Amino acid sequence: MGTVTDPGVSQAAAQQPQEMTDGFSLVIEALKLNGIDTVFGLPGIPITDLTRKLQAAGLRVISFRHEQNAGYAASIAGFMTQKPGICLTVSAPGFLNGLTALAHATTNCFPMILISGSSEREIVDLQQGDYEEMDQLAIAKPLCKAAFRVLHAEDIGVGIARAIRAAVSGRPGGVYLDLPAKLFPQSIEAAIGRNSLIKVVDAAPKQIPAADAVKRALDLLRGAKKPLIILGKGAAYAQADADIKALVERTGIPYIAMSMAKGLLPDTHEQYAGAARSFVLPGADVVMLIGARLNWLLSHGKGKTWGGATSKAWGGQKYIQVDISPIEADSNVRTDAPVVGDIGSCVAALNAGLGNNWPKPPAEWLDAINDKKTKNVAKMAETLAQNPSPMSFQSALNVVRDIVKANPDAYLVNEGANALDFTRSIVDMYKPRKRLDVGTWGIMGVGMGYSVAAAVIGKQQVIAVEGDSAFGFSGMEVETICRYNLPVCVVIMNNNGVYRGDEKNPTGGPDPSPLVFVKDARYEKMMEAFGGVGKHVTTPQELRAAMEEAIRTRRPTLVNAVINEGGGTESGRITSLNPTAKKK
Ligand code: ADP
Ligand code: TZD
Ligand code: MG
Repeated sequence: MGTVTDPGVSQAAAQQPQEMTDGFSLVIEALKLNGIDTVFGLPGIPITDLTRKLQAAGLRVISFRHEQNAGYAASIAGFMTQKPGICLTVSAPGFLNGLTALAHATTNCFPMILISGSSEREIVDLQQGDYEEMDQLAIAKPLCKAAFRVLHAEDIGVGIARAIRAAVSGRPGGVYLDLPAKLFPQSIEAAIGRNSLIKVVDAAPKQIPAADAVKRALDLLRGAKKPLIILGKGAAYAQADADIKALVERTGIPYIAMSMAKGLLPDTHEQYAGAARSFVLPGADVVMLIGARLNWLLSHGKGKTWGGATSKAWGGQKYIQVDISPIEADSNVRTDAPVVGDIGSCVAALNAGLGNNWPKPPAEWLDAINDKKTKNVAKMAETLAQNPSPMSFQSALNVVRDIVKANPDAYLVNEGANALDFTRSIVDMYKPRKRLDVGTWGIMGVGMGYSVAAAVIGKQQVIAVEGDSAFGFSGMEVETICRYNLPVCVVIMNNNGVYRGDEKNPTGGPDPSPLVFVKDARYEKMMEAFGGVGKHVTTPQELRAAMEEAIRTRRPTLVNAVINEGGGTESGRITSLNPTAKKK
């Protein structure tokens, strides 16, 4: 593109060489202008130079071994910070590798922008076989909240502003931004370029709930005999921690936390009913969901979990749903009192309406919950105190529980089946947004990407409790962890397989069962291969020593914890979704 000349300028001015800028600089300046300081990605045509220039411009560029992991890192960075996490990839295959993470971000309501370089439009659209040819925009669209393509350098500012707004406003989600190769070297006058950039004002505007909706919810809650609050990861995301604590404590209502909302209030809080979950769900009469969907993770509000007579029947609970999405209400069962708005504004409005003499829930309900809790906690303590050989999930996780208690600022990344479910129920969390896990899809593969992001963005120790199968999805990123020298301690719950390691090939043939891996695999050597610390442990004492050392030294560490290969159940705790699960 040539320079734009204004016929009105004087001869002398026209003779001055124009200061020029290009697409590279404008992308970088637009990101910086909007406070984006970190990019997760993987270089190659046509974005190699962009990664160099981003780093030269002072942004942190974290380069991964596979785009999916860079994408997961970006998605969780979005959850942690309320700023869109950025994942940068090459065209077709790199884009596709990043796409799973983009869909994951959208599903989980995490703000993220996948920026992919793309091939020549004219050639792609005529399907003439360009290098890495693919109509990326069309493919991304159904998997994200919004998708944009920028063809002209002077539109970069608008493209990035729209991407940011779409990612973080309303219900957050994934956004795709397509930047064709030809955009980057496009040259335009610097003044025009500068002027085209947009610093987004109020990217995620507050959404104040209607007064009558708040009143309807409070009236319902006030009349409840057995009220329950369920905090979800939307509540954690909202960073309205003090208001949520005030709501819980001023109402005295028992609460449970969905997996990634654990620690929003400390799990040791006296009103926390997590240890009586299967009692409070069917028992409650009014349930207030705050940033939690009534999806499969809550049995859709139906069936035995909720006291329903059949799997389709719901237990007759009344629901208050606090959510930014107006179409979430009635998604599974009737919502009696939707409160639509951002959680900060909604919870503040609810608090303002509580008044000074909010009636505490009936003692009968609270006592019954406490009874259940006490019994279940005692039962759990008994199991945790056992010291079998080989280690059980419980005896190993008892150690992790102590270590997390002693290091409440550490991030806990968690994936697997049994390795996930046992960790969620055994390891208490003490601070908000510290537990990062498989989320709405129960997806495997987030482990190392999340760990990198937590260490880079959160700047704290990371403990990643991983099933041996789960770890395999992103295991190569231990090199990334070593390369950036991140304080990540990976603990593999190694039971030699998916769910269990003792399955046999029923034919007696030479192939192993599809569910098992090489026995006694030495995963710790993967970390050693890149200069990190590897430990192979078979007792809780050794596990404790290894984790303590990792945290003391902050060195990249992989602890391969040998777990009884027969100790797990198929699908962990979600056997109900797997009707053909093999019962052991
Ligand atoms: P969980 O898996 O923990 O139950 P979900 O992902 O199912 O949580 O639900 C999160 C909910 O939170 C979504 O319905 C989303 O619309 C909502 N949400 C996310 N951010 C906000 C926010 N800032 N304010 C209000 N609601 C939000
Ligand atoms: N692929 C993806 C992307 N996500 C999935 N959830 C699965 C496959 C299916 N799956 C689970 O739901 S858990 C799991 C798989 C493969 C692994 C379980 O084995 P693990 O954990 O070693 O990680 P445990 O402790 O052995 O149960
Ligand atoms: Mg396993």
